[in-house]
Amino acid sequence: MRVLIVLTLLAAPLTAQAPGPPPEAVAELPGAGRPVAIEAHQARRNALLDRIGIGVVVVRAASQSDLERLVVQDNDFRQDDYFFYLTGVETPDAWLLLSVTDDGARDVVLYLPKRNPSREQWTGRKLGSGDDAVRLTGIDAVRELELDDLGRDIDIAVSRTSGPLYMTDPAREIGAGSWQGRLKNVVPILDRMRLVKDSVELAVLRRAIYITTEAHKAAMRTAHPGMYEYQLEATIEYTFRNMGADRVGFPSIVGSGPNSTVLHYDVNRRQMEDGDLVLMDIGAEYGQYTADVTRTIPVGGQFTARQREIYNLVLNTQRAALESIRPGVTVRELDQVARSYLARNSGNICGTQSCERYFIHGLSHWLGMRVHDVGDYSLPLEPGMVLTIEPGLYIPSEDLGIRIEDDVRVTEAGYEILSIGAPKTIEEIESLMQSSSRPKTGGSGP
Ligand SMILES: [Mn+2]
Repeated sequence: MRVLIVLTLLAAPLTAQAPGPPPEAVAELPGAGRPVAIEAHQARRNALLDRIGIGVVVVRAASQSDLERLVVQDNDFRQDDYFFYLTGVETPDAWLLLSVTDDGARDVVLYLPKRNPSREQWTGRKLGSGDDAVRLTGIDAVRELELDDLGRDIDIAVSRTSGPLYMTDPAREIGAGSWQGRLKNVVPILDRMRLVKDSVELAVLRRAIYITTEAHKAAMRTAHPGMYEYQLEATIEYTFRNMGADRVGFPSIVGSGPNSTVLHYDVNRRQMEDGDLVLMDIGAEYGQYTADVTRTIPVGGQFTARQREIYNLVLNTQRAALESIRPGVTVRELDQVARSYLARNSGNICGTQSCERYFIHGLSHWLGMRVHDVGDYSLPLEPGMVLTIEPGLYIPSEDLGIRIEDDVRVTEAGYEILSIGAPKTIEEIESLMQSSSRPKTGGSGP
């Protein structure tokens, strides 16, 4: 059963450099999840209502998965992103109703399922409607969910506005009320909002990213010839959980030697050899937000001359792209900067042609609640957007793949690298690997 904890995190944004230990302490309300950043969520709901002008919005929470039927290994509940974005509430099967009448009156109602003590003995305590829920969520109207009542409330809300009825997933919603002809999808509006992170989102993202950079350091301190990829994966994911991450944001990619050239390799079963590179593309998820940071390191602690040559080309390509980040630039333009850098600076590293032909994926994606977060890639960058910058070169004939990926926040003046804590230059990586007490050989195989 989940123990409820209050974080000072939300009050005091953390820096990537020194967030310290998870500031989790005071037990509050069992079953509610982490404390809600009340003002930030109110601001998001108001921003949504500003955008729709008039109308009604209905947002539904995720449902608990069925452990027997649907979930083979882990029944870990994860809230629906849109519901979480607007409420911060981790309760399953809840609903949120927002409305603005034609004369501008706003109303917000949260519906929480009736608590079921005998089921809670199996699945843990849930947040029920009542004064506690009002205090915890900052929503004044919290009602016990009855689907018939919700349908009636939607009818009433719709009758008070000439605007549309927006839903996150119109196809699966309840009943067939008088509103059917006025249904619209609210997802494009919410996706546009989620693209620019507020201060609470940034604080949570910083924590996810900090945990991830610490995991990279732990991996660098333990990687050695003879070790299996899954053992490095275990070091990484141990660090995630040990530092309070909720789960992985995506399956950890730990690809050595030939596997470093496979972009989404996540089998992680190969025994690593001296002379191999190992590419680690990993991301802890914390508070519903995920990091996504890649480092590529020499298993033996020292890059070969050939590896150094390619590594520095990738690193300098990343620098060129990073230095082009500023408000107004598009992701496509950054991608072009990286490609033309490669075209101009490959020399004869990749033979007579440019190394660009080995850069086989895009440079960037949005980052947030999803590792490939929602949002339109044609939009120019704005302060508060968070994206990855991840050039890579993959040469299968040499069993050589190198990707370097950082998480970056767009600022007024340019950019901030949020994943600065993970060693990145050859000197930084070799120095950390060689100063640690890594075993020289051996791994406890399968
Ligand atoms: Mn990525």
